[in-house]
Amino acid sequence: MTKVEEIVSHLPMQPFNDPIPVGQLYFPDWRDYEQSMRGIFEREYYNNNGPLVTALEGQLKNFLNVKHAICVSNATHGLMIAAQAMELTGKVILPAHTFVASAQSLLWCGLTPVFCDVKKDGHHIDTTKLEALITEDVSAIMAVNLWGGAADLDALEKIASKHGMKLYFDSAQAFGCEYQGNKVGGFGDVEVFSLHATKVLSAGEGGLICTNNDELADKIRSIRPSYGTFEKVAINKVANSRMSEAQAAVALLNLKNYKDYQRNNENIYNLYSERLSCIPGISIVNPEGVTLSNFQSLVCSVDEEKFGCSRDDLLNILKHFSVLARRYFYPGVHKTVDFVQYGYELPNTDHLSCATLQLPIGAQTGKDVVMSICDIIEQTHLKSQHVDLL
Ligand code: T4K
Repeated sequence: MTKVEEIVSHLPMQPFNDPIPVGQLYFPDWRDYEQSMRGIFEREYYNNNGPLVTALEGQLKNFLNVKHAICVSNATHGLMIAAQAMELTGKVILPAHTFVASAQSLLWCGLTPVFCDVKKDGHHIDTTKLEALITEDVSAIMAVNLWGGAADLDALEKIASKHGMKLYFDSAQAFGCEYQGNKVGGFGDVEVFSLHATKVLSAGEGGLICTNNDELADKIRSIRPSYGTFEKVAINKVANSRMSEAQAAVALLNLKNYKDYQRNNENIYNLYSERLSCIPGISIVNPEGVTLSNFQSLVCSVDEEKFGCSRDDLLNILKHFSVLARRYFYPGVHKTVDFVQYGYELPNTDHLSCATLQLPIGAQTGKDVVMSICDIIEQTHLKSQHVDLL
């Protein structure tokens, strides 16, 4: 019997009837959506920046307090379009502790990612290591705002302006977060959000590009639709990346409920925090650097020695009980197939990729679910202390 099998065989609880996904999966009431869809069918206008996309862009612009909010098909495309619009060349510095899409967007644009480590005591780019990576062919920094937290925006803006480089943000996970009382969205040259189903504001699938720069906004809009703009932008720079009316309908209804989603997440976070803080070897990651978080993710780190089993063993035990926890991000992007040959040494990123675990949060994570997940983790700790004796 493996250690995991042995521990599982001594845990008294039953698996959940339905798997508990990692989150967020907030969706509007079906009847409201039905009404929105009926409107789309009656208007017979389904795509190409119709009235719902236009309304959504207006509301998001106000909500985030930015000059331009431009909806696109998803954040990965949003990052690609942002890079094209800023006319980036050569290399772009970014953290490796991120979803692969951050680096993927650069490769699609023919740019070369240069990976920077994250802070020793955090999950965001280590701004003290940035300047050593800046060479003549670096045209931009792409910082990533993770887990409902934010990178050190002040330090990043100082460094980018000192070196005359573009600064943009993969804020895929940061919708609604506030940095020093200001909504994330207007920092750097451009910020890109994800409106995927697993994000706190969802369009099902979708993305959002924000900027306060009129000229950049114009370019972004020209690149987004694939047709009718060829006089302005070269054909090879144009990407069909529009959001449909049906997606905008979901996002508009979700935006109305956003505050409830945020509060619900915060309550779930507090419950986990209370329970998990009593379990040796488990530390919950607080949203970093923000004055208001969306609590997009519930991340904790596992200290194998104190907890009694490894992060991966705990993941497998949770899976046995139908809890679909995730080890985002494993491996760090620098260790994925495209980059492993460059031999990057990023010890803090490597540590996080081996120690952290993401637990369910969001629409499907009621109080009972949180309590049961915490029971499984607590019992795992207790049983793993005696595994040799079991
Ligand atoms: N930058 C960062 C920092 C990001 O985190 C992301 C995306 C991006 C850029 C790119 O944004 P997009 O281009 O996606 O807009 C998921 C999401 O697909 C992805 O959006 C997210 N970050 C990433 C962290 O997680 P997967 O491949 O791990 O997700 P998946 O499909 O396995 O879903 C997660 C869990 O949720 C599963 O248990 C299944 C469940 N689920 C998922 C969906 C979509 C449901 O139960 N229902 C659903 O509708 O990437």
